[in-house]
Amino acid sequence: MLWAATPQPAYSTTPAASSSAAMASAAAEALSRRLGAAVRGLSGAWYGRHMASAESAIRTRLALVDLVLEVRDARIPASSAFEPLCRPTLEPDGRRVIVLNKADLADPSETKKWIAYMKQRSCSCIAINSHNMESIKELLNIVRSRMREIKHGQSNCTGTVLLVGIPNVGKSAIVNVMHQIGRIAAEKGKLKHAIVSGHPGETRDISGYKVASHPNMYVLDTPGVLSSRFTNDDFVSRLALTGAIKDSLLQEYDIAQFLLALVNSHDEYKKWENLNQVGANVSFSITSTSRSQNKKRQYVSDHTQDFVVKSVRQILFDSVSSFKGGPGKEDAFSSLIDCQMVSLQEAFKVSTESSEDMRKSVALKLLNLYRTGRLGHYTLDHVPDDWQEVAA
Ligand SMILES: Nc1nc2c(ncn2[C@@H]2O[C@H](COP(=O)(O)OP(=O)(O)OP(=O)(O)O)[C@@H](O)[C@H]2O)c(=O)[nH]1
Ligand SMILES: [Mg+2]
Repeated sequence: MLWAATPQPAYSTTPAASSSAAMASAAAEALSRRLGAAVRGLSGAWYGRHMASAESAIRTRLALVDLVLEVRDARIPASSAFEPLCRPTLEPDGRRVIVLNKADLADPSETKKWIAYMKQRSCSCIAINSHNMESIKELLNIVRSRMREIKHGQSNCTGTVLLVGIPNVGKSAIVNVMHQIGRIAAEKGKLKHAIVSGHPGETRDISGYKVASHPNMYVLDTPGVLSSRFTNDDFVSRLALTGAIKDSLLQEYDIAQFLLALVNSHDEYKKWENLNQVGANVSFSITSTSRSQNKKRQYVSDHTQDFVVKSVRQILFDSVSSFKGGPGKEDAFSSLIDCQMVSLQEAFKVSTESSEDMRKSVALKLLNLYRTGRLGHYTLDHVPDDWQEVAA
């Protein structure tokens, strides 16, 4: 079953992967286990009272709505599955569309594989970036056409769509844009606005937003819900890194170390080789000058200046590319991460009284860069190894 997908190793190492990459992988697994143990030690503190009541309200509505949009994080399509839908009794067969949001932060080739994988299992799936209006229009078109099928083409009825998912995956951001598009196209009126925030657990109640007329269509935005029990350390560490679990419940420094192990084992840093050349652009996704006006808007929730980002990338590139791996040097890899943290402190110009505050501040700044896409594109969950795409 798709949502009970077998956990894959944290990082796929290609056949040509170096021993340093293998070490990075081992380090990431060790850090992942540490984070997993830390979360289990919280005894369910991430599962607040609002989540329990939201889960029960969502369960009641699942049977009543026409369509369910399950929003997942495109970087972790398996780990971010919405747990209540994994139960066979609640599975909204044929009425579910899986939405891989934050596709702008994921590795595009991995996202393509995930979509093909899900489609092969007869599951409707689309990858979107909710900050992009065209992307949401595409989603809205799919929702409209599914609704027409479900309502057998009647135009004088009302369709309801339940938007569910783990915390911080972008549900409210999606509903805002859907509502904006729907209201503009249908009728001028006061726009409602769901609060969007980089912190998980922002939405506390279920609210309806009109997204289309003829037929009328309402989308219900819901609070994010996580499983009340975690058994898989890989899933937990990826949820922590991508921001589904409140950072303050964990040691931010541990999450940042896990991030560095990921960056060190991934090829993304190799793109930062020529940063010192004149004209090198910190924002790889923007290359043409005509799009430079959009540059500020791209990182809506990150205000780190470009020269700081450049310096962070330079530090990571220099340290990883000069690292001499080899058998028996596992400890050296942990030291590499520690050294990177110290150098990043200078890059971020962090200076506080206590070293504890300093570590936390560097960790939060680094995590913010990752979560806003300024350290590149990473997909942490991979489709199962034995899966083969069938040619169309
Ligand atoms: N890069 C990127 N960021 C996104 C995208 N969608 C949402 N975000 C950001 O993700 C964060 C969480 O968005 P929300 O819409 O509040 O998430 P939510 O699922 O409603 O969260 P809860 O209400 O806590 O369950 C915000 O900082 C958004 O700006 C996206 O497609 N790409
Ligand atoms: Mg929300």
